Amino acid sequence: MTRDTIFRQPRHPVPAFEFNEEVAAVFDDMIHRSVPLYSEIIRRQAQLIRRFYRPETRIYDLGCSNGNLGMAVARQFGESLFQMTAVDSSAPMIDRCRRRLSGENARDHIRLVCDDICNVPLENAGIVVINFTLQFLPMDQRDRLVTAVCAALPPGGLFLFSEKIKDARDEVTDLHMEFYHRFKKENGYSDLEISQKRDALENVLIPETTDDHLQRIKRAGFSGMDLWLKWFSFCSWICFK
Ligand code: GEK
Repeated sequence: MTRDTIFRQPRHPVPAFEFNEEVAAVFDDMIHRSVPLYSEIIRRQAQLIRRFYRPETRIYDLGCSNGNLGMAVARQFGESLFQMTAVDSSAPMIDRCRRRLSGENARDHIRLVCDDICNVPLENAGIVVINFTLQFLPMDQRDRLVTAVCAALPPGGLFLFSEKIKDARDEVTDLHMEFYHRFKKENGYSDLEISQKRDALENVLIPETTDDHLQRIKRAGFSGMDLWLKWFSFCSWICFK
């Protein structure tokens, strides 16, 4: 795993965050040190997918980055058949994903698509996953995409998603930020790295409240949802059509 040192040196001005070659090269280290319980989220989602997968349907991972979920799903299925489409608009991420999968027998089951997740038809979808990616879309696209996900799923189909959230109460948001800062420091990021990354993500990652997500899920037509994991500002949900 290549160490993420992108924001170690002072940058003037701090450039807006992009999923470019520089980020793709250190992505695994970055996500593990920046998303609390990341491995737990991926492992449990892969188990949920295995538990609810219906043969002949397709799993979609929208915003797949370098393919950690695909790798975990492949491990869960072992020799059993599954079909998955993993989508990301960053060519360096998809290239890395392709290289990682090339050594696994999962490569035959996972189709990689380099495109905007809003453009990809969700054909024969049984389970759709969007981890930490809705937060990068313009608001109107979030509504349209979640509605399209629900429409594409059969009754009983599953939508799993994770997001960084904000709280409607400023003091709770402040508490979340304080403990997130603490988490990143414990993982070896300096105060400068933490503050420059925060500046880079300003106006790029736009978080919403858990209630915003609940309302969108209801509007889209899902019959139920459960917030199965929450760590301060990091949330993972399971939604049933
Ligand atoms: C994981 N889910 O490891 N269309 C396609 N891809 C996009 C778009 C878009 N409109 N916007 C952003 N991305 C992964 C982690 S990372 C989250 C997801 C993070 C892609 C972007 O290129 C990046 O790879 C991913 O979404 C977000 O569980 O780094 O905070």
